[in-house]
Amino acid sequence: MSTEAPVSSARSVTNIDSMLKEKRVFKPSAKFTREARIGSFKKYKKMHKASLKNPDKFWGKAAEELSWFRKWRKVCVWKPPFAEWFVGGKLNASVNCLDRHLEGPSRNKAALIFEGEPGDVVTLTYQQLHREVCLMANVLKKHGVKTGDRVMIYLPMIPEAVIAMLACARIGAPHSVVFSGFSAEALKERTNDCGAKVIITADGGFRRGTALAVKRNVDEALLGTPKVKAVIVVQRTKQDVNMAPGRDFWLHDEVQKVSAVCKPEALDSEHPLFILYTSGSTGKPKGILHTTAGYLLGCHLTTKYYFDLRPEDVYFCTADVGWITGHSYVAYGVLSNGGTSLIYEGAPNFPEPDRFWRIIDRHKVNIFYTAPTAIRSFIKWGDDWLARHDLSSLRLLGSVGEPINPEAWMWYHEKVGGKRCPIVDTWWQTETGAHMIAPIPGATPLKPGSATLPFFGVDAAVVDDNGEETAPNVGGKLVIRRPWPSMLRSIYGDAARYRKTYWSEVKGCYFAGDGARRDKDGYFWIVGRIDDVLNVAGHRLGTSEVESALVSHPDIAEAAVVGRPDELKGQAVVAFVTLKNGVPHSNNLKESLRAHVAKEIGPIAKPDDIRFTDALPKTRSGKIMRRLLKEAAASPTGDIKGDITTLEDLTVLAKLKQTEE
Ligand code: 7RM
Repeated sequence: MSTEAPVSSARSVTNIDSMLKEKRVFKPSAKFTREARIGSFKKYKKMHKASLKNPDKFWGKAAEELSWFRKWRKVCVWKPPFAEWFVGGKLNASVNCLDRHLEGPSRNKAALIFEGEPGDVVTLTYQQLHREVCLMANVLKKHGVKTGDRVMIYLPMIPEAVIAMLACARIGAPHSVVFSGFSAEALKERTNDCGAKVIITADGGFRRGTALAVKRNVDEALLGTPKVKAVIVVQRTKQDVNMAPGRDFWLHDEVQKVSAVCKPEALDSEHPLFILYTSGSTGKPKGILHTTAGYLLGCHLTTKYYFDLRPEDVYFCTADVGWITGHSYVAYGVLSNGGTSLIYEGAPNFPEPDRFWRIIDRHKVNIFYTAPTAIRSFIKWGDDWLARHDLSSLRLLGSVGEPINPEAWMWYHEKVGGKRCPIVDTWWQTETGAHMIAPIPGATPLKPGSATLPFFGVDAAVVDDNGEETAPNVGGKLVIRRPWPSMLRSIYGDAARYRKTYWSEVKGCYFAGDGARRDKDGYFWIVGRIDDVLNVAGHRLGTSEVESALVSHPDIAEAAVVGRPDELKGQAVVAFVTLKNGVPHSNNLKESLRAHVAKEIGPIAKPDDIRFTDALPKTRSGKIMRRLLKEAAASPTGDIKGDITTLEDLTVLAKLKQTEE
């Protein structure tokens, strides 16, 4: 989640003390390197250097990999903080993701493999997906959607979610996807903010064996969305739903009435492709605006280099389309490369905690991209669930969403990847559109817990409050010092907020809100959100280092660390920890955890207060909501049982509020 850029020195971050030392290094395997697109670390460094020396040359050459109706005149026009990329060019994202793969044998290749929670499987070839997209695009046109009109997408993880995005892209109608687990209120607010007049939704979706009432939420939202004229409804669960005559239309009826031919619009490079809402800790959600050419190029190129995607690969990303990861790395990046994207509708532990391993085995998945929060759940559920399945098809693993704790990295590497798969830890944001810092598989030596080095053309740095680069291992603000093609263009309808939030804290730089340090090799280590940095007796500690130390204890599955105001030390360290299955709570364990943190980091980081909990409050994409934990930590505490209750309440509260993705 991104947060508002704060203004004051209260946020001064100079000298975040870094004490956790991770020494393990994993060189790429000879086999991977032999076949890789970038076959050595030296080559990566050379290419990165050249890309920064002449970014227009690098991006201009890269953009030739996309299909254009008309070539651009100028690669980049930068009027800080506003950028335009590939000025004068015309293209269409759906053509890049579909039509251009219809010419050769890839026409009959799987574009999408869908597995529903009940176990049903649907495969759509490029040709079939193209047809579905054209049909849906014509349905939108029939309901009055014109180029530039916004369309809401509120769908579970079913093929129609991808079809709907591409249908919008085809006719130049910017889409705004809202996670189908979000409330009616959240949908209403976003719909009104972007002024959409059509919503694409479904009757429901399957989650943990029951049918979610998706359409019912839409009905509720529609009580307060005066601009919405039509609702297109996908039939997924066949549950009873209310269909308002003249407003609600079944997709399967509508497609009968339109042609399967839909000429793509030739759109300007800077034509808005989508608006994706992300909420800060304060204020209303921000509509992050992405445009066509630069965004698509960012997704295309990073998918190719970071996932080493090959035509024969089955690629499985577990993210929902309601998250940026579902836009860039379920849909646009994979399809523009002509890849096969596998999507799964339901919960990872339905009917049992081995569902992902079952899917990998069943579909012979080669590339698997998931989040640390999921990895920590797998660890908690136990290794036996993996042992039942053949995971030998996997050749590359990805991680996204949070810093991956070194211990979780090691488990992922050994238990899921069988020690043969590179782990591509990708640091990026809704705002950056595409990966920014990550290792090139086969080239970059890996260090567990580090996202390693920046992508081509990305000028990332760690700076202090004066904008000066910090010394090795000294923490500071993670900034990007020049524009890049897939960067957000603005906050929808609020350019002033865009400027203030992202471009005002560090002069001339995009500030991401994250704290980081670089080690002696220049590797980036994200130490957590700047707002969450702890200040203990004058030492500034990143949350992720203390959490990683806790997670490296054999009994711990997950940990969240927050500060609590303390008269003596400034802040006391409060740790909320989840234990592995079967481990009992005890005071002895608390003592052993304190000793463990003292050994791993130093006595200064020893938690003053440890609270056991069965679950942590999280955002929709699995990020721990430390803000809520801070409130819990600051309130007067009772016994441990009381704390657990409070936390469970908080989890519910977080769900009810639905304020974060
Ligand atoms: C892709 C996504 C963005 C925030 C970002 C970070 C955190 C994401 C990593 C990470 C450490 C990573 N978009 N984050 N990836 N931190 N290592 N590999 O998550 O807009 O939803 O969130 O997520 O704090 O600023 S997001």
